[in-house]
Parts: sequence; structure tokens; C-alpha cells
Amino acid sequence: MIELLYGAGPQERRQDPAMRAFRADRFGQFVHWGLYALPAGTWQGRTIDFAAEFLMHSAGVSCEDWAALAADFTLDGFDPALWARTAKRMGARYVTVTTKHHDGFSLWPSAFSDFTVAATPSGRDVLGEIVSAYRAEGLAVHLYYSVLDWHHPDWRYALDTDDDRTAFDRYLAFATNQLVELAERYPDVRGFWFDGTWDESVKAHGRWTHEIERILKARIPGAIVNSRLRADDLGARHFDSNGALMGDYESGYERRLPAPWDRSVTARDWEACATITQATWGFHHSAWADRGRKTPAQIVEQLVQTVSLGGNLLLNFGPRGDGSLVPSEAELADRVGAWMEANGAAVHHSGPAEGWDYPGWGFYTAPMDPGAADTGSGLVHAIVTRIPVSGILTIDVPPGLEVHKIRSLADGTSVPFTALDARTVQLDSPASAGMPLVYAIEAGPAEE
Ligand code: FHN
Repeated sequence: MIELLYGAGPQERRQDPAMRAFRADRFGQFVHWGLYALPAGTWQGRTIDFAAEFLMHSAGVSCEDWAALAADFTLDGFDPALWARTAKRMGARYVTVTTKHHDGFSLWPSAFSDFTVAATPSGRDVLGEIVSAYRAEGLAVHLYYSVLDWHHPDWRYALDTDDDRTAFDRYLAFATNQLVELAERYPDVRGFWFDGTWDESVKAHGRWTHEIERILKARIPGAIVNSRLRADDLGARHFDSNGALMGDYESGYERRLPAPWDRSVTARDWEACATITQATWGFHHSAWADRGRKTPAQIVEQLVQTVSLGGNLLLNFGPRGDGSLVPSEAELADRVGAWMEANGAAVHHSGPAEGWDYPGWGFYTAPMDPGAADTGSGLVHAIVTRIPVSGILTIDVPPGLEVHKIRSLADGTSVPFTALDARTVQLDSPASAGMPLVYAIEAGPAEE
């Protein structure tokens, strides 16, 4: 056991109301919005097929030229109430919104920077409007904050000299000021989502990552913080040098999920984030970005795979430069929402179905005991995402249980099935309806 001053805290899962709510929500909306949405992947006629929010870096744009974009941040299509209604209709229960991405532009009028919405034509507190709109719809809000900052003169990737160390200390004081400012301006947010913490400079400051987590939790009791923030004394990230999780939940899964059969992840809280596009978080106008846009069925499949393994899914939206939603993303939200309206009981307040092994044709989830992280009851949801070509769906029932009844979750109709033996049930697999189909399985102790 390595002695650590800034390693993980207590390893029991948090059971306070905020954390229980976060865990039960299961589905969140991620929003990446900032100046990068204006050029949307093209700089001076050159389109770069890479994440739009990286354009400043990938096109080698100077801080000065990039800052000039603020003059065009006119909010002509910005309707945060519509964003919030769209997220709610989709079935998201919380939003995580970028307050400052790697380009350093603050979406709130920060007293600690000149590079903020205060320097845009409207001068409006865009972040405040977003927070209020989502709260009004009953969604919880988490604030994304990039520690990496291409704009700030004191940012350093590595600390090679004394000057670097002095500058970076100033940078961390600035970041602390901004984060405390966020907590004080928007005290009803539920958590902070850190990013841009992978450079050597941050990894050498495990103490700062430890302290800022405590500072934020002192300002907002119950605040939830992701594991990306944290480094320990030795620079280990997410998990400390003894292998213990830092932060309240693991946030390392990005554009990927644990394997469907990997039950090891159910031992902790975790959240995966996903793009609708293949690889850009901010709005990118090119065909490259549109290629591989996920369908509603693919999104639902990712969502139920996540829930079946005890995680949350944060699905990203990248509004356009004027603040309007990308029409195909709004439409996708509605289609996922229509599915969630009928089948959301298999997602919200749900988690892994103990004892029900990954079946290959889809996923099992089970209603979560609201007071606990684990699950377990007589009800299991079978979500069919891959219809077997055999036309037969085989359900392997855990030892000691038997299936009493199967019904369609969406319309309640009873589904006939055949018990082949004590632990195997078969039914005719559904015809594809384009979207995953959910069976509610009522099971109970097998009679001797
Ligand atoms: O570089 C960023 C990226 O732009 C985006 O914000 C994602 C979201 O998880 N995080 C970083 C890459 O890990």
C-alpha cells in the first residue's frame, strides 16, 4: 500500500440524495458550445476534418484571431428553453454544459478573464440562461470545465523551468478563482465535470486536484465531481496509485463502452460520454462530421448497454454558432424520446440485472432499489437490440428463478413463451420495428 496524501477518499459508494439521483437518472445530455461553433471546422477557407472544438489548435490560429470570433457570437438562434425542452423530451434527466473549453472562452461573464461572453455583442450571461432553462424543466445541471487552456498566458503543458512552475501556479490560482466563481454564481448545479487534465503540468499537481474538489464541495454540499479531475501525489489519474477510484464516479469511457459482459464495472459508479457524430463534440459543418452520425436505435443500444452495466450515458449535442440546435440532432432527440416515453422504465432508476448474463441479442436491466447502488427484484427488462436470424429468442434464467410472465413494456400485451427446461425459456423473436423492443419479464423463485 503506497502512502498518499492526495489519493482516493472513502471507497463506499455515496448514498446521499444528490448521488442517488445522479445514479438513477442514467441518461444525460452533454452540450459543447462555444466560439468554435462559429467557424465549425473551417478556418480561412480550409476545412479540417477533425473535432471542431480543436480548430484553434489544429489550424494554428493565434489567440488574437480566435478571440475576434467573439464579435460574431450574436446568439441569433439561441433558445435555451428549447434546448432544455428537447433534452427533457429525449428522456435526459440532466445536462452537462461546457462553461469553458480548451480555447479558454468563458460562457459566463467571469471577473477573472477578459475572454468571456461579456466581450460579445449581447454581453449576456449565456451560461446563467442555460442553467435557469434546464432547472426550470426539472433537469439537474453539471458544469464542464477544461483545465487545459490555450488562451491563458500562464497555462503550461509541462513544468520544465522555475518560470514554468511560477506561471502554472498563477494559472491554477486563476482556475480556482473561476471555479469558485461558478459555484457561487450557480449554486443549484449538481456537479462539476472536469476535462483537459491529462498534461504533465496538471498531473504534477495532485494536491490542487484534491483541494479544488474539496473547495467545490464546501461551496456546494453534495456536489458530484468526475474522476477526470483527479491526479494523486504520483500523477496517477482517475484511480490512485493503489487502484482506488478518485472523484465520485469514473468518467474515463469516452466514445466507447465497457464490453457488454464486463461486470467488473458494476462495482462502482461510472458515466460514459458519447458523440452523435463520429468524432466531433462541437458543431462541425462538413460531410466528414455527418458521416457516421448514429441513428436513434444505435443511441438507444448504447444507452441500454450502459445501464445494464450500472453506468450513465452522457449524449453530446453541438449546437450551431448562432445557438440553434442542429436539426438532425433535434430530430434524433425526439426519436429517442419517443422510445423513452414507452420504454424509459428500463432505463431510469434501473441498473444491472443481477444473475442475468449478457444474452448476445441485447441487454437486461432491472429496477434499482432507490436506496442502494445495486439492483434486484422480480422484474427484469430484456431489451432486444439484435434480433437473432433464427427467429428465436432464448432466455437463460438464473439458477433458482423461473419466469412467470412476459409482457411488452411499451403496450403491456402478454408475450407467449415456452419453458424448455428449468432454466431456458424461448419465444418468437420480434420483427424489427427499427427500434429496440423491451420485454418486461416477471420472474420469481422456482418451485421445488
Ligand atoms: O478534448 C476534449 C474533447 O473536445 C471533448 O470535450 C471531450 C469530451 O469528453 N473531452 C476531451 C477529450 O477527452
